[in-house]
Amino acid sequence: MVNEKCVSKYGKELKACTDREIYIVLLELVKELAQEKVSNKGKKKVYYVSAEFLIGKLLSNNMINLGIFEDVKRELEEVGKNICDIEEIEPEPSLGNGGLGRLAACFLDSIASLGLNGDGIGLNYHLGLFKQVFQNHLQKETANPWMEENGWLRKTEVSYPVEFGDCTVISRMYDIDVVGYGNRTTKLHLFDVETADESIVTPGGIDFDKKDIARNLTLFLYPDDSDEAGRQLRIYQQYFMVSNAARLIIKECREKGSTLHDLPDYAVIQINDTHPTMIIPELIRILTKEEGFTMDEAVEVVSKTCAYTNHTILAEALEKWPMEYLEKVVPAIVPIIQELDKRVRAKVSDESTYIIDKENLVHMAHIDIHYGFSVNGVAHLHTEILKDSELHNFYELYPEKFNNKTNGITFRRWLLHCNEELAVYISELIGDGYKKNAMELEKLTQYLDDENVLDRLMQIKKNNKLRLKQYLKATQNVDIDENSIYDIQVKRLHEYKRQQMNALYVIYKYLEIKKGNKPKTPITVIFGAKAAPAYVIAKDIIHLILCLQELIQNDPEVNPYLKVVMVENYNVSKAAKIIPACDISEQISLASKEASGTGNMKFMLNGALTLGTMDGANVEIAELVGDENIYTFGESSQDVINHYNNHDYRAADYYIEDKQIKELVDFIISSEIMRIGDVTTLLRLHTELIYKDWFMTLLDLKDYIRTREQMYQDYEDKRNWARKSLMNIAKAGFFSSDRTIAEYNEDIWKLTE
Ligand code: 26Q
Repeated sequence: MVNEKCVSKYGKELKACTDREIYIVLLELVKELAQEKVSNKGKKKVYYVSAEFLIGKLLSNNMINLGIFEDVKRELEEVGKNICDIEEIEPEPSLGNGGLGRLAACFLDSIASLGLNGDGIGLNYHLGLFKQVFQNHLQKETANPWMEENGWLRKTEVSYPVEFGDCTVISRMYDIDVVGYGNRTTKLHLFDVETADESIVTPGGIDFDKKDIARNLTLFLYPDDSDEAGRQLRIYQQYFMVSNAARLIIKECREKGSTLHDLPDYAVIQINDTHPTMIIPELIRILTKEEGFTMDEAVEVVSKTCAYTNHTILAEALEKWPMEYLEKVVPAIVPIIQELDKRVRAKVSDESTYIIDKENLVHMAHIDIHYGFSVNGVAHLHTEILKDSELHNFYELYPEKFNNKTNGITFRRWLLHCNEELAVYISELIGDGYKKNAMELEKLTQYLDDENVLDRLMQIKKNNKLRLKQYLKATQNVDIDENSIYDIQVKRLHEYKRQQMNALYVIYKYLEIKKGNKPKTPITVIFGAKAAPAYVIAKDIIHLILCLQELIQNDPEVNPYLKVVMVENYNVSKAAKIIPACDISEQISLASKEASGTGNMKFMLNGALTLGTMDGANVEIAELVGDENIYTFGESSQDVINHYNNHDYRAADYYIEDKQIKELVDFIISSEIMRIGDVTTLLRLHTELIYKDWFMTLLDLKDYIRTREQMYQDYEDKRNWARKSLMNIAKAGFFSSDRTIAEYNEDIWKLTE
């Protein structure tokens, strides 16, 4: 199959082609096959509108979903080529920050795999988020160009003018085929401006003229929003996205025979967090200004079409835009927003639910909740917190709108592709059915006491650990010991995720080893995390981790027993290499703060044991696997919420009253660390932990250390550990995004056909 293509394209046999030539041949082959499966049947369609789609590399996944991966791999092997080398050629787009963007990508896979009628709509950021490099123990950001002449993007005929307050730009839609597993192909529509100009970015950095909208609009995802021009650019991007989305949706519905008065029979728009919220006033604007609707009619039709997903309860992430910004950037929808606010005020007395507040800030989530028909959280606990506290006043107004959809992950990428050896072995044990029906993984519980199975499971883990070792050697020139425990925390860097608590544990272990208390099995602590460019404390935490990495590396008394590795530029492809090798999955957010988490699910599916707080989906993991197969610690979400309400958490009390805590925190500014790192940075972090510590690191530190020690002790009983690992795999079926998407369809989208 591949050989023929090589001959016709390059006039030479597969074995004579370079890896890049093979990559291009495979890309074309997959695009052709995917195209054959495009089908747009069905009256009603879901449009998943999102500012982020963290799709990762697509080649191997698409081949798996098309059912040709094995054959292609074999054909390459026969002539001495390795599919892994071909994978390395493909650039990885960074069209997302983290969880929310990756969730959107998993959802597209499941929509296609379930054969549902649904497309994604987003933006084509030429340089993505940013690429992280480490220099002098600090994060530095550089551009991540990923578009190539031969790539997945397909230019379309679709193009619209988009009017802002001070300029008009012309859009162009590009499509990426989304290949479902053994099913149909749907589309990811990415809008772009043809005037985008990568040359305005400073070489080696991510700075550019924030005011030059026509040139900069689609260069980066969420440019630095620490200044006014950056925040306004974000509004330009959001409106550009939803204005195009609205035009496309209206066009497609009309083509299927909609009068637009029956829009909810043809379209459902899932609004991924508040980033696409302006689609509500924009649709109302188009219907009233161009389609002859009365305001009442437009509001009713749009309200029955739009549904909103909330992904966070962190106050600082809930978008509120100053009205002056909207007046400058998107004046056309300002009167609509004012009208929507007026209608709320006429109907509701509770001021906390108004769209425009006393400071003239526009609360985007409030638009979604009043003028959408569904509001969902992303894990059971998260939805309960929304109903009970964060959005309680809205819940009282519209109890029927609130529902939970616990997140999920696509097992094609996060098991079949990233851990082929485990997937093949599972098939040997229980057949292939689990690939389509993930709940069949439960059949693995029959092997919980089968020593052969447990031994084989440990062998597979060992092989994955060896592969990660080789990868880290090749990419970062670090050596890790495959016989050590791999204890891993990979996710965006944020104070609430508490990487700093993990770092304090590393300090604890370092000092213990110095005192002569050596661990039985060596420990490798792996971090991977990008910090937002303007998030000072997050960058300080990266600095501390990089300093610890160096300190331990250079200490011959400690380095046989403890190792810290911070993986540079953590992204989807690195996740796929790291997760299958993990023994201990760190999910240690401050309870109530992590809406769901999805990394936790990926680790569980690959046989890691969770060390976590009772937060987000960890709670559901704990329920599924039972207490003996997960390690939980820390105060409950309710206790934490009480601390905030009572203002009774003071980090300084913990620091002063507990000698051990003081010793660990003070090590941040010890001479050992100060010699390696930057004094100002380390002092700032030290002060922050004692006098602020908004996310209560010191609250749970002791319990965390205790639980982590217990885990290392339990690891020594290898068989029993393997049994726990098998239990985690067996119970992971619930977290398939196929289940999540089936629930969205059942309760919210109700796609017929
Ligand atoms: C907002 C305003 C200004 C600039 C940026 C933002 C912004 C950007 C990105 C706010 C939020 C995000 C991303 C949020 C996110 O990734 N949330 C995660 O969503 C996952 C999927 O539901 C959950 O599993 C995680 O718990 C949640 O943190």
